[in-house]
Amino acid sequence: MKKFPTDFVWGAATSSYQIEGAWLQGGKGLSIWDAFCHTPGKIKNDDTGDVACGHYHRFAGDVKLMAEMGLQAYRFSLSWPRIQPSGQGRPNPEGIRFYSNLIDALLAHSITPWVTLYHWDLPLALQMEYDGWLNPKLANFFADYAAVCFEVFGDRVKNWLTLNEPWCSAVLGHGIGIHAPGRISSDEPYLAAHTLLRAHALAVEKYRIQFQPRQKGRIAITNNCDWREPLTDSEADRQAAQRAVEFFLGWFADPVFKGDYPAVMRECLGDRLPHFTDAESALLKGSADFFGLNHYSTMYAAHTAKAVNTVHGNNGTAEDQGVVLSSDPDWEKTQMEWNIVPWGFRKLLQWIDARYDSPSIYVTENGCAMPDIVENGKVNDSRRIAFLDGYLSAAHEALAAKVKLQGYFAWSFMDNFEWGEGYSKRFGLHHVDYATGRRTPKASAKWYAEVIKRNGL
Ligand code: GBH
Repeated sequence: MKKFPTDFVWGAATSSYQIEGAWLQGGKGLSIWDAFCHTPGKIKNDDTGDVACGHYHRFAGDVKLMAEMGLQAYRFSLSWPRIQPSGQGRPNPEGIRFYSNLIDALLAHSITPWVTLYHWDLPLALQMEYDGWLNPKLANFFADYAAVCFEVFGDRVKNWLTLNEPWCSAVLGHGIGIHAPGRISSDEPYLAAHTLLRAHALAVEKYRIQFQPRQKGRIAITNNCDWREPLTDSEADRQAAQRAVEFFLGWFADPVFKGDYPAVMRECLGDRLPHFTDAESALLKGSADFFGLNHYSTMYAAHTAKAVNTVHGNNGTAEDQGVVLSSDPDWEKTQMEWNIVPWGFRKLLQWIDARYDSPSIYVTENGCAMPDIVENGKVNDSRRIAFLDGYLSAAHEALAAKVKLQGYFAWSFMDNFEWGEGYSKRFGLHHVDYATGRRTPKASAKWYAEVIKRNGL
């Protein structure tokens, strides 16, 4: 039996655009994802989140399913345009009522809400009128929006995440254009990232000054990072792997924990990488009460003098890094073609522990897409169980190595809109029949319920 610490938090996660639907209901404004999905050719099968899992209407039943599996914590995100339809100004009471009811339902079932303020669904008006995250003003709009949320939900929400995976907003949204707002550029990822980081810092400042003293919650950012293992043990490849992780996670975590971008990024990018003022740097440093991490996969990294920007792996910043990525043919893959390498998770957790001075870490997403089949009303997703068992065993090894891992959220509570892949990929512990909206707990949901009950594997 692999026991986890007594106060370990067991949860599952979702995000607003991926599950809510009701895109034109309840006074909601449009987001950049509404616009992106309604642009033909952007999403597989031209799927959209218009209806998604219909969670906006079915949230009460969903919370019951969470309670049935003994979930201790549920991580979800707020749709900014449901709260502020044009991204600024007076909040929309219906949007606030929806999330307020969801929070109350969770608390009534003793499930702790973990709320992400931004999981990519930017109000479309801020994109059209201001160029979105390319405009430094967005940081102030975000902080004002965050304050609205702290004000109305902070009496009951004690665990806040500002941004989900700003790497994705920067690189997928502004580098290779496969996510909204669909921009393709080699410089814009660094500009968008800079505003995102400043936005995070300003929101945290508001929380710390105006709300945290009486609400007594905690706040952080959650970053994604896949592990990069040196292809060979040559010095050049070891440095390339280290550089790749610094370009991936250090890009966002160094400013938050150390106050500035990694030195290696400055060396590679010069003034293409924006600069923080001293005041910004001071505000950023220490702007997280814990380390939020989303982790999915691993690749090999090797040094190269002439990297080319392929879309896979380092997603258009290969040239800037001088790194070429590759896979091991022996590694099993998920339906996303992502490598299943549990030891990469352990190594990443240890890397974070070493670089950021042993922070408390919460893994706010980990999971996989598998080709699930419904048979006689059941989904026997044994490969997902094996994935979760493998990654949780690796987490357990990290704990044994004194990494301060304090919680784990499976991605995802239920099948949902998988961004560019539309509904073709299923990550859920619950199966969703999109024609009827019916939810069916998969075998993995029952397995995970046992893990939670035993607090171990
Ligand atoms: C998350 O992003 C999102 O937060 C969530 O909304 C989404 O549904 C979920 O994951 C599943 O996609 O071949 O080693 O380079 C995931 C970010 C970035 C993770 C790219 C996998 C590629 C692996 N992803 N990464 S690799």
